[in-house]
Amino acid sequence: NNGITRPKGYTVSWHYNPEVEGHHFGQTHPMKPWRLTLTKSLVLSYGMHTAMDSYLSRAATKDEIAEFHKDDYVDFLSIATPQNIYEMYPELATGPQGYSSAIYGVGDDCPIFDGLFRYCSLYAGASVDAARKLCNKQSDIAINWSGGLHHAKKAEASGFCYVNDIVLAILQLLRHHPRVLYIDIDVHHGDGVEQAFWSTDRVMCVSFHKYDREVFFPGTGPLESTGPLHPDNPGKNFTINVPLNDGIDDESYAYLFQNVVDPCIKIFQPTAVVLQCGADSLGHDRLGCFNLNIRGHGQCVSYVKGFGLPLLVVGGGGYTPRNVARAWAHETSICIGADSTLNPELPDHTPYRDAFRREGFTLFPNLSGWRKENMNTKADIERIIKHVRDQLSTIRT
Ligand code: ZL4
Ligand code: CA
Ligand code: ZN
Repeated sequence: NNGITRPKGYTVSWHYNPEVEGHHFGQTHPMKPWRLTLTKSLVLSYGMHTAMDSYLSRAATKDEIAEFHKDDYVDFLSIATPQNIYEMYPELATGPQGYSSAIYGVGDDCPIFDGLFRYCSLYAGASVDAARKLCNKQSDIAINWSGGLHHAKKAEASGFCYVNDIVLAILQLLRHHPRVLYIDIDVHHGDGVEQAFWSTDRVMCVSFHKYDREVFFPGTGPLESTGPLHPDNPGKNFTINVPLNDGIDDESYAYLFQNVVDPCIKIFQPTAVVLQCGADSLGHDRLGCFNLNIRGHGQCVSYVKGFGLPLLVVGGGGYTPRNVARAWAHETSICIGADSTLNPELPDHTPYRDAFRREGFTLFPNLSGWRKENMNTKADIERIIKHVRDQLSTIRT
């Protein structure tokens, strides 16, 4: 197994159902469930599955999904098909491209495709299963690369997300854990999770993202957006937003990440952590604009793992599938403590090996020094760190 052994003293579980891979958002839609096929291909060919408990995840039930989502929205998702959608909602046909987003957020970003509800139930079921394994202490680190769909709202699909598996998983964790820390390194703002826990002091949401209110989706998440304004609201100051400019590199990201996450853990004292590892913050991403390398992205996982708290690791965005697979395979190796053992050369027998030809058959191609130069100054970074420190100094646990 390339010298890969089970981690000593802790258990890692991998929650996945390959049935998610077969779903398609549409020809040119950037979200490609196939990236999960590639990820699995690397995890298996490196032999990393032998170091984890692997679970074939089941589909979440409608009742489980309705723990967060509105019943009529869940019903809608469960019956909508590409064939009946225009019959049910003729007004959708009048939208500019195909259909307008007036109904439950459906549109170009969130199309109704074949098997949509099955797809949603599967990725959500995996996150709920993973959270349960952490709750009953059968697992210390639980991984669901098919989850991390952070934009979905109570009754609205948004940004390629229909069911918010992260919210469902956190609700599960809150049954056993007094405080949950949510960290989001996807290049987009984790608005759906933030909104769901906006008014509670039991969940702290921390999102790092590109922020440009006018042009970059979803346009929310400025530094000043820290929770409800009213002093009596328990959620006040329990939301942390880290807005960034284009081109941030590994070094400044790691420095910023550590200087934000460390005080959050010291002051909030979470009893469980959820880490959303959206891989669209890598350089060369089709939708992203950062300059992170696989190692820079993975450093966030290593750092969070270092606190030794029960950890749920989920995927998220990532639109250059081969690099998504590299990042999540590397991060799987970090979870099982095998990152220093792994050969950076991809195994010869990797299925779909040809997908990795472009940058060479390595786990760590150079993804920095791309189109974007780093538009985040040292002063920007220090200002964010100070803002977060000041904000945290107002809360007590
Ligand atoms: C596409 O080619 O910024 C969807 C979406 C579909 C196929 C054919 C339709 C062509 C890029 C994106 C028209 C597409 C118009 N197709 C899309 C304001 C927008 C309205 C919709 O990583 N148009 C919306 C969402 C973002 C917007 C990002 C990130 C998810 C996550 C977690 C979600 N939406 C402008 C765009 C294409 C498409 C090509 C697209 N959509 C790029 N960015 C968006 O955080 C998983
Ligand atoms: Ca983010
Ligand atoms: Zn994203």
